[in-house]
Amino acid sequence: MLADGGSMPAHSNDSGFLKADLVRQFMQLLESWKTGESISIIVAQVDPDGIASAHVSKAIFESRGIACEIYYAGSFGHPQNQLIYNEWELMKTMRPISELPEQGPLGLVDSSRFEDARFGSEVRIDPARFIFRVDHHLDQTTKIKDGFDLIESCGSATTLCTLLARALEVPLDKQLRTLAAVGIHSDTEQLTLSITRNEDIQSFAWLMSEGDQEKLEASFNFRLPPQFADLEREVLSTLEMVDGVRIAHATSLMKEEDGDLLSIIANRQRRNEGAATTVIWGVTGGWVRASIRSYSKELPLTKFIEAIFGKGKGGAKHGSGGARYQLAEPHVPFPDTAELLIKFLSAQYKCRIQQMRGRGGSDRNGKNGKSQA
Ligand SMILES: [Mn+2]
Repeated sequence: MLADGGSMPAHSNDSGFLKADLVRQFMQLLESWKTGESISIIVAQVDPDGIASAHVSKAIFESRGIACEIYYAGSFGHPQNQLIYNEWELMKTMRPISELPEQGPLGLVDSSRFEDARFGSEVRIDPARFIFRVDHHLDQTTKIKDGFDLIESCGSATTLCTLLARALEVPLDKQLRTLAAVGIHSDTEQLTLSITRNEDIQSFAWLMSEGDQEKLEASFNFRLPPQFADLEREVLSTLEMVDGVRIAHATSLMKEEDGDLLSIIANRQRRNEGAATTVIWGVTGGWVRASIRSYSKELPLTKFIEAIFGKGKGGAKHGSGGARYQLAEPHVPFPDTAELLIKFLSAQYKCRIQQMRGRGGSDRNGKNGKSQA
C-alpha cells in the first residue's frame, strides 16, 4: 500500500508482491526509454482480466510519455467481452495481433508464454522483443533479462498492474478503474475463488472507491445471443463419458465468434456430479477451440489438456482451462468436409483421453493396432 503523502512511491505492499527493487527496476526501464519508441502490449486471450491488465499497463506507460498500443489474439465472441468492447469502446484501443508491428519492444499481460499457439501461425514473434510481462499464471517459463517481469500467484493480472500503477502514482480515471475492477472480479469469480489474495480484494476495493457501480453490474449481466440455445443443445446431444471425463462437441462448423460460447456451456456443465472433468470443443473456421473445467484435485489440468490437444496448445489454472490451435492449412475444412473432420477429431480426442488415462491399447505406429476409435 502507498505511504500517505510519501514522496518515494516505490513502497512495497503487505505480502511483497511488488518489491521496492522491482519497482525501481521498472522506473529505470522507463527512464532509459528510447525517445519516440512505442511499446506494443499483447493479450494472448481476450477476457476481462487480459483486457483490463493491458489497459492499466497502457496507462502506466502513457503516464511517462511512452506511446502504447494493445494487440489481441482471438476474438470478442463471448457476450461479456462484446459488452466490454462496446461499453469501453475498445475498437479505439485494441487491434488484432495480425497488425502487430514487426519491430519494437513488446509487453505481455495475463499470460506467461512468449511462444503461444494462440498467437496464430501467421504471427512470428521473437521472444527477445519482450521487455515487460505481468502475469498470475505460474507457467514454467524463461525470465526476461533486461526488462520488467512480474509473475505472482494471485487472482488476476489486473491486480498486479493496479499495484504497479499505484506504486508509480499513475492516475486511473473512473472508466479505467471500473474496467480494472471488472477484470479482477471476473478472474476471481467475484472474489470467491480460493486463489483470491488480499491484494485482489484490496485492489478491487481501491478501484471501486471511485468506480462506476452501475457499469460494474451491467458488465456481469450480459445476455446470451439467440444462437446459444441451439448450440448448447447440439453440443449436449454428443455428451459422453470417456474414462471418467465428460466430453462433448459442436457437430457442425462454428462461426469464429461463436467459439467463445463453448466456455459458457463448459461452465454450465462444471457442477455435474459423477465426472470431475468436462471437455467441450468445436471447430471454428481453421481453429479448434475447447473449454475444459475440472473440480478434480488430483488431475494436472494443463497436462491433461496438452495430452488431448497437443503441447503448447492450451493451458489451465485453478480448474479452468482452454485450448486453441490452428489446423494445418490442408486440413481446414470445406463445408462439405467439416462433418468428417469433426468426426475424426472426436474419435481422436477420445483415444487420446484413453491413452492418457492409461487405457488406450493402440499404438500410433500401428504395432498393436487395436484402435478404439
Ligand atoms: Mn487472468
